[in-house]
Amino acid sequence: MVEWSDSERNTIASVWGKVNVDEIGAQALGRVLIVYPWTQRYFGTFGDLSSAPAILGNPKVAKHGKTVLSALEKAVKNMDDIKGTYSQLSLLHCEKLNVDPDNFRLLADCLTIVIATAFGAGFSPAVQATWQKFLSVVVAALSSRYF
Ligand code: HNI
Repeated sequence: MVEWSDSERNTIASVWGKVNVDEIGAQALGRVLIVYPWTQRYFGTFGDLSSAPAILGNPKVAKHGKTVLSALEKAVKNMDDIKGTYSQLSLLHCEKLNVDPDNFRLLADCLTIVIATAFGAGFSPAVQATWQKFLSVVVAALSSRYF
């Protein structure tokens, strides 16, 4: 069971309040597909993923990035039961989508980089540490039904 201090809860709420789900979602998923090209194999129906500009301009990547980030909001709103919140989603990624769970960590890291770039000095090391704690719990929860 993960414990959250009031300060950590405030930090996560504050970071989330500044996240533009459309933009950050598209950039984070786009970055995963560019930096870790093997992840493209899960998105065979998404059309042109042949170059970084193609990925960043691909409307299906943008739409799915928004879907992923919108799902992240559920964790922000249910910080005391992130595992339960993602139970079905974990099962879906495992049994139906067959996504290797290592990829959750890659997406989480890309998301942190994109947020750090967007926020600049506002994303201090202390804020980043709390944000990464939060994403670690999200990654563990999404991986929880694999085992
Ligand atoms: Ni993921 C579908 C949430 C990481 C590959 N994913 C979804 C859906 C949600 C979602 C929500 C839609 C489910 C539905 O249709 O009911 N995915 C999340 C979250 C994370 C994540 C919250 C991590 C923070 N997904 C990943 C990663 C990959 C991934 C890292 C692969 C690299 N996801 C998929 C694929 C689909 C998907 C593939 C189906 C897409 C489609 O529309 O065909």
